[in-house]
Formats: sequence, C-alpha cells, structure tokens
Amino acid sequence: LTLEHDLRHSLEQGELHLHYQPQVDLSSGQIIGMEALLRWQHPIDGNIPPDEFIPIAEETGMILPIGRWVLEQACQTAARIRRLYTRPFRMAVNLSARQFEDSELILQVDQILADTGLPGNYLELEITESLLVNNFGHINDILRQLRRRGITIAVDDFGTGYSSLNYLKKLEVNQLKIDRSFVQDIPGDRDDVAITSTIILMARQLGLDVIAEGIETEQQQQFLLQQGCRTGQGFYFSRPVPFSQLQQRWSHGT
Ligand code: G
Ligand code: G
Ligand code: MN
Ligand code: NA
Repeated sequence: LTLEHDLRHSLEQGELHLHYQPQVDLSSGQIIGMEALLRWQHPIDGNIPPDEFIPIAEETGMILPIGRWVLEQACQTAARIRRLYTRPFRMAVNLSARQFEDSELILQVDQILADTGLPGNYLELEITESLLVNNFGHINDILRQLRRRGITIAVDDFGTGYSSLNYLKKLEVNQLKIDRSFVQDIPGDRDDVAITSTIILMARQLGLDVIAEGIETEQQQQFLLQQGCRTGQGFYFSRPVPFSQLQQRWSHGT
C-alpha cells in the first residue's frame, strides 16, 4: 500500500527514469535500435524493479500518466540521437494493455511525435501476446492506425502467452520478440532449440521480423544467426544503461 502511495508521487518527484538496452545486428554487432526500460529510484528503498511496480501501476491506472511520460522521454531521446547520428534506428517502447485500450492513445502518439519531431518510423511499440487475443477487431484497428504512421509493432515475450497462431497472420504486427526464457538454455536444451528455430522459421514464412531477447553468450548469438535470426538483444551486448552510456557506445561505432 505504501508502494502504491509512493508510486503516485514518483513522477512529479522525478524518481522515474529510463534505461536503454541496445538491439544489435547479430552479424555485425552494429546497434540498430534500443528498448526503453523504466526504472524507479525510490528515495528510501532504492531501485525498485519494474516487475514489482508496473503491476501496481497497471492495477491503479497510474500506468496511463506514467506510460505517457515514458513515451515522451523515449521519443525525446530518439529525436536527440537522430539529430546526432545519421544511421537509422528504432526506439522500442513497452505498452501496457491499459495504455493500448485507452481511447487517447493515437492522439497521444500524434502529439508526442509532433512535439519531439520524431518521424513515426523511428518508433516501435511492444505489446504482449495476451493483448492480441481479446477484442480482435478493435485491436487491429488501433494497430492499423499506428502502422499508418510508420510505427513498428513488436510482439513482446513471444511464445509465453496463450494466443493462437492464427492471429499472427491477421494482425498488423511487424516483429516477434522471442522471449528470453527460450534463449537462455540454447543450444544445450533440445526443446528450446526446437522452439527458437521454429519461431524463427515461422516468422520468416509469415513475413515478420524476429528479434531474440536475453542473449548472454556468443554461442547463443552464433546459434541464432545460424537459424536465420538477424537481430538480438541481451546482456552479451549490453545491459540496459542510462542514455549517456549508450551515447558513448554509439559514437564509438559499434
Ligand atoms: O527492465 P526489466 O527486465 O527489469 O523489465 C521488467 C519488465 O518490466 C519487462 O517485462 C518489461 O517489459 C517491463 N517494462 C519495463 N519498462 C516498461 C515500461 O515503460 N512500460 C511497461 N508497460 N512495461 C515496462
Ligand atoms: O519483457 P521485456 O522483454 O520488456 O523485458 C526486458 C527485460 O529483460 C529488461 O528489463 C532487461 O533487464 C531484461 N534483460 C535484457 N537482456 C537480458 C539478458 O540477457 N538476460 C536476462 N536475464 N535479462 C535480460
Ligand atoms: Mn519489452
Ligand atoms: Na520479453
């Protein structure tokens, strides 16, 4: 309960900030994008993991103002990078179901893109599979509107949800993010090898991009590349870091 109370004030107290985790081309190691990840520096308890406070933010509706702030910050950062470097990239932002179901979402996205001057094709929104099973028509309508703005839609934690595969060909999504639970034990675990290579193959045949999360070793990187997965993210390349650190890496050309 106190956490809920404190969370209410976290935004105005400036306790929230974003870290960025690079997404890389698995063959060259070049940064092709980054995922914005929310952090809460509590004045007494220190760093509180998102797994603890995001569910509270979702239950209480605080995810709406917080999510808006995240989108603003991430787009501001992306616009800054775009002014500094000529290479194309995408900024990926996680969206909760609550945000996605908010009737203001499209208006909000338009305002933020206009205010920051970020072209829509620099933005990627990550949604979870579970969102895609309800209210298909409505969801697809929103996805279509986002896509019309050049925004990329990624399905986060892919493979962990309950959804049928049927929605993948009908919905306006661009990319599958292979959940890190399937990546952590490859290439040793035969089941996970089967799962990851099947997702990669399926994505290709459906015309979707695929990115592997949670890559921690060179072996995992090599295995995924061999299976045809060209992009990835994980501690092997970089932990989520403050923008200043990302900028250092970026300017060193990796
Ligand atoms: O960064 P970390 O591994 O601690 O994130 C844990 C979880 O919190 C992940 O599932 C991630 O998707 C989620 N998360 C991180 N930042 C955000 C955010 O800005 N919005 C939402 N909705 N979820 C986030
Ligand atoms: O659910 P989502 O994909 O948004 O979660 C992203 C979270 O995964 C981030 O909070 C990040 O800290 C975590 N993460 C990113 N790379 C790795 C990794 O290589 N290993 C592990 N264990 N966690 C990772
Ligand atoms: Mn994510
Ligand atoms: Na994930």
